[in-house]
This record gives sequence, structure tokens and C-alpha cells, in this order.
Amino acid sequence: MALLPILHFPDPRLQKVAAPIEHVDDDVRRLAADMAETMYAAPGIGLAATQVDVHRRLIVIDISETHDQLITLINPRLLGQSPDIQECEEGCLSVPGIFDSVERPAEVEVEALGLDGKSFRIKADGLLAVCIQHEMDHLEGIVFVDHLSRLKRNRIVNKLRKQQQKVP
Ligand code: K1U
Ligand code: ZN
Repeated sequence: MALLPILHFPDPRLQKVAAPIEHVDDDVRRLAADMAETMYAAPGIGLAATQVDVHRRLIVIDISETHDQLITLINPRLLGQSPDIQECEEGCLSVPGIFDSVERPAEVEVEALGLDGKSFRIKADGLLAVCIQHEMDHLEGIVFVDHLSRLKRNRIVNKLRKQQQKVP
């Protein structure tokens, strides 16, 4: 397994729309394992392939404190979402050190392929629903700061550009 480098906002590669995975083969399973290792090491509770510069529709999520409830979603598709909205503080491994509130549907139902290539459905609420929507946004080239006001986003861009200039 390997740790993968994570792209940082405002890298334009984070805006690419990911393509569907046509075959769930050993290459996809290896990428999913590397992404899970990268997510746990960061540490984070989710990671989309877009963030490691692979523009395929693959997500890993584990919101457990024990790191033993890994969910892998291949070609996830939104089946439904609740009309009620929840507001949650979000972070992103591609936007280090920035946390802000985002409003999203409180419950979602998603269909995806698992690592065995079989289709399954997942209904989620709370943090899992937030994380699934955050990661599915990445596959569409959307970063959580795109849900914030232009003023806030510009401040974040300037802060991160200054931080990135400091790195030797
Ligand atoms: O997509 C990502 O970059 C991962 C992101 C997922 C996420 C977090 C919070 C709300 C929505 C989506 C992260 O994991 S940021 C790091 C983080 O939240 C965290 C890290 C360690 C323990 C618990 C949370
Ligand atoms: Zn993110």
C-alpha cells in the first residue's frame, strides 16, 4: 500500500469532473486501499479520488473513531435526499486548516458499487450524510468552500496562497 499526495485548493485539478469506473478490477481495489491508507494517515474521515489527482468516481469514508468501518463507494449515485436541511462544520484535507459551516440535506440515499463490483444502497444521516455529500461534490469538481460566500472563499484563497508561498 502507499500514501498518496493530496491536492490543495485552489489547485485547478480539484475542479475536474471524475469519469465513471467501467470495471472493478485489482487496479481499482489497489487505488481504494491506497486512498484508505492516505485518509487514515492524514487523518480524515473521507477522501475522493479527485483529491489524489485520479479523476475516477471512487470514494472512501470511515467516520468511526476505531477506523474499522470503511465504506468504499464506486460510481455513487444519489437516489434521494430529505427536504430538511442540516448545518454542519466541514473541513477538507484539500483545504488544510479551514473549517466552516455548510447547509446540506439532512438525509441521503445513495446507490454505488462495492469493491466486489456488486451494487448496494446506503441510507445516511448525521455526519455520514454530510461526508457522503462532501465527497460526492469532489467527484463533480466542487470543494466545500464553493458553498461559502465569494468574500469568504476569496479570504481562504489568499490565506492558503500565502501559506503555500511559505513552503520551501
Ligand atoms: O474530503 C476530505 O477532504 C475529507 C474531510 C471529510 C469531511 C470532514 C468533515 C465534514 C465533511 C467532510 C475530512 O476528513 S477533514 C478532517 C476531519 O474532519 C477529521 C479528521 C480527524 C478526525 C475527525 C475529523
Ligand atoms: Zn474534501
